[in-house]
Amino acid sequence: MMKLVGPWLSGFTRRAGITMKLLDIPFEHLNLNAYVNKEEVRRYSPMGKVPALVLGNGESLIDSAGIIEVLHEMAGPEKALMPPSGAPRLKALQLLGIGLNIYPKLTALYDESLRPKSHQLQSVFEGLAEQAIIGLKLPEAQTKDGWLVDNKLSQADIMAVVCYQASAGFVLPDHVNAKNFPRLAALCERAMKIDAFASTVPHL
Ligand SMILES: N[C@@H](CCC(=O)N[C@@H](CS)C(=O)NCC(=O)O)C(=O)O
Repeated sequence: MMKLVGPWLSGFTRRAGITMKLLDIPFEHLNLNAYVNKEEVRRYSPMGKVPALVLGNGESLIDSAGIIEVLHEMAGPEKALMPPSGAPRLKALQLLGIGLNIYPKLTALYDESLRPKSHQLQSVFEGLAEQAIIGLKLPEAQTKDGWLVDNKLSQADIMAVVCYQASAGFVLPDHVNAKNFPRLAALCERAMKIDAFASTVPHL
């Protein structure tokens, strides 16, 4: 059976896990944190990055973009969680690109918070937070009553939910919440009715 290495607290790991669950691809989840379980993670991912997908033959693959491509290929074009072509595909790629660039800002905010107070720069925190918030406002403006693109659940929704929940839950709760981002909050409520999302909620 395939193994997915990384904790749900890692948004990139969570997006791979949500995808596997939505596509009914069986896997063993190795809940190893890149910061805490460094040596164990390196057994599967020499650079210590998560997520890593360990395939049935023991080979491993890092980076969620490639992992998702492999998973979509396994599931086949009918089930792939991306529109196949044209304007819907472009829209999904635009929104996904935003999500994939919000999340590293959240990770950087976390990394900054690990520094001793005397070595933290308020301007760095503010700059990272500003970029993440600008990013989140983009899907917020495009969210309607259903899923983001043609009301069909796609990678754009997965990454929007992952980014919103991490921001609202523990990285930027004063700025990112249901009051300031009501449509993204509602999108998350819809997602949380689905086991793939509800069973992968990150915990600090
Ligand atoms: N582009 C990568 C980013 C993965 C990433 O940055 N993962 C973080 C955890 S969220 C990590 O491995 N951090 C440990 C490190 O960079 O040493 C992906 O999409 O998988």
